[in-house]
This record gives sequence, C-alpha cells and structure tokens, in this order.
Amino acid sequence: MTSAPTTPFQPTTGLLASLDLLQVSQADAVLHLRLNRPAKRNAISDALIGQIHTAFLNLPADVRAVVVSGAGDHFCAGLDLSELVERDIHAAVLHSRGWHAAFDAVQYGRVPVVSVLHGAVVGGGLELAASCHIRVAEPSAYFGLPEGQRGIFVGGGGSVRIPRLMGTARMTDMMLTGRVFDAQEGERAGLVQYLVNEGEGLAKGIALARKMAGNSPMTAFAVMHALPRIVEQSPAEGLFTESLMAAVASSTPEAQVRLKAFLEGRAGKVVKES
Ligand code: 1HE
Repeated sequence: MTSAPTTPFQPTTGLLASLDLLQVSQADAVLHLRLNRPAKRNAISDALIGQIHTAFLNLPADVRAVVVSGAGDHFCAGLDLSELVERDIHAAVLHSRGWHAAFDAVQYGRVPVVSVLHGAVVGGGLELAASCHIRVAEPSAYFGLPEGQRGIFVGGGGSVRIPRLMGTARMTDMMLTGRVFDAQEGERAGLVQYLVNEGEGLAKGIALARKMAGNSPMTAFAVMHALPRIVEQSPAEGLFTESLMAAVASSTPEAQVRLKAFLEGRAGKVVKES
C-alpha cells in the first residue's frame, strides 16, 4: 500500500519560534516539539517549563497531534536542580503548581501528544512523558525517579500519573530504592506502549501522530478528556458519562460522514498491521 505524500517538517514562525529552549517544527497537522537544552540534558528550568506551557497553550489552529522529543543523548534529566536551592516553601508549592498547569496543558489540551523517549527519562522528564498520551521508547531509554535519592519528592504530577501507568508498588520501589527501569522493563511495566529500534523513535512517533491527526476531533476530545475521568468515576457514574459522551460523539456531522463512508464501502477496514 502506498502512503499519502507528506510535506517535510518546517520550523514554525511567530510565538513558537521565539521559544529558545524548544525547537518547534510542523508538517501538515503534526507539530514536533523538541526539548532543546542538550548541554544540560534537557533539564527543565523555570524558563523551559514556562515555554512548554506556552507552546501547548498556543498550538497553531491546524495542528491535530504533537510529538515531543529531546535533543542530544537524553530525553530529559528532570528538574533543573541548580534552581532548586534556596527556594522557600511558598515558592516551592507555587513552582510545583506551575508544573501541574504546564503538564495539564499537555494532557488535557486540544490534541493528542506522543513522546519519543531515549536515554535518561528521569524525574520531571518521566513526569512530562507520563502527561503525554502515548510513549514510544528506543532501547537506550531508561526510567528513574531520583527524587528519592535527592531528598525531594515528585512535584510535576508524577504521583498522580505514574502509578496510573505502572502501579503504585513499582513507583514506590523506584523512589525508595533508586531502581531504574530499562526500556524493555518500562514497556512491560506499562510506561511504554511502543518499543522501537535505536534511532527509529521519531519516525514511529510521527507515524502515530499522523494517524491520530486523522481522527475526528470529537473522538480525540472524548479519549483525552472523557476517558481518564470515566476511569476515576464509580462504575455507575462512568457508564452514565460514557453514554453521554457516546451520544455527543456519534451525533457530530463528521461521525455521520465517516459512518456513511464505511457503509458505502469507502472507508478502511480493521486490519492488524505487521
Ligand atoms: C543538570 C541536570 C539536572 C544534568 N539539573 N543540571 N534529576 C536528576 O537527578 C538527574 C541528574 N542528572 C543525571 O543523573 C545525569 O546528568 C544524566 C544521567 C541525566 C546524564 O548524564 P551525562 O553524563 O550524560 O551528563 P552530565 O555530565 O551528568 O551532565 C551534563 C551537564 O548537565 C552538567 O552540567 P555542566 O555545567 O557540568 O556541563 C550537569 O550538571 C547538567 N545536568 N542533569 C541541572 N537535572 C517538579 S519536581 C521534579 C523533580 C525532579 O525531576 S528530581 C530529578 C532531577
């Protein structure tokens, strides 16, 4: 099967281009956002968390999926520890809330997000990856929560998101013993959905983003915003919310067009790709 031609990624212009700690490019409906602080292993400084937040609040209107990756040998070394010293308790709680706002903009934004992971995915880097909807890992990726060793605690949403991916017991182990998971262990534990060969992560992430970009925006909304809330509800409430969301989604004009296309033999069948 031949795939549709795609335009090459081009650097974005305007506000997104002014974010100096990110390298942002776009091809068709896919935006690629690369953490671009390789000399500091993409450690997340106050400036970088602010830029991630700004980027996700200002996605171009034609973007329908985002890929997040890291420049250099590592995805992200987590919190910039050089900024942690001498922060008073009030500043510290506001700092953590700032990360929550930024990563909520990733998870609960308008479009789905894939992260492409290699090298260190640690501390706040793992929290960023956990706020994405899909994680692709290369064999070099490894996952750690060195907060336990640094005398601190996760503050970027890790205690909420990471146990929901891998379970509380595994996260407890990582934090108390410093256990590091390699890419295969990360996949087995539920952190990673796709394990690919070294150097193939970005292509896989972009391919997945292109698929997601082709979905109905209402389906993307339902999966991103309704599904995680339904999971937190009681079964009775969850089933009720599901019925409402299902009715909303199936009533959109786009759903009607897609259903008609299938019934008239013009839409793809469900196939297992090799
Ligand atoms: C940093 C950071 C950082 C590197 N903050 N500067 N995160 C950590 O505890 C992870 C700390 N970093 C590491 O364990 C290693 O740097 C890596 C395994 C990620 C990479 O090792 P390597 O040998 O490739 O690089 P490097 O030589 O250790 O670091 C290169 C430079 O990046 C060096 O600076 P330079 O000026 O001496 O060149 C490092 O100091 C700097 N660097 N990581 C600041 N994290 C919202 S709460 C979240 C809480 C957390 O995320 S805690 C986990 C913090």
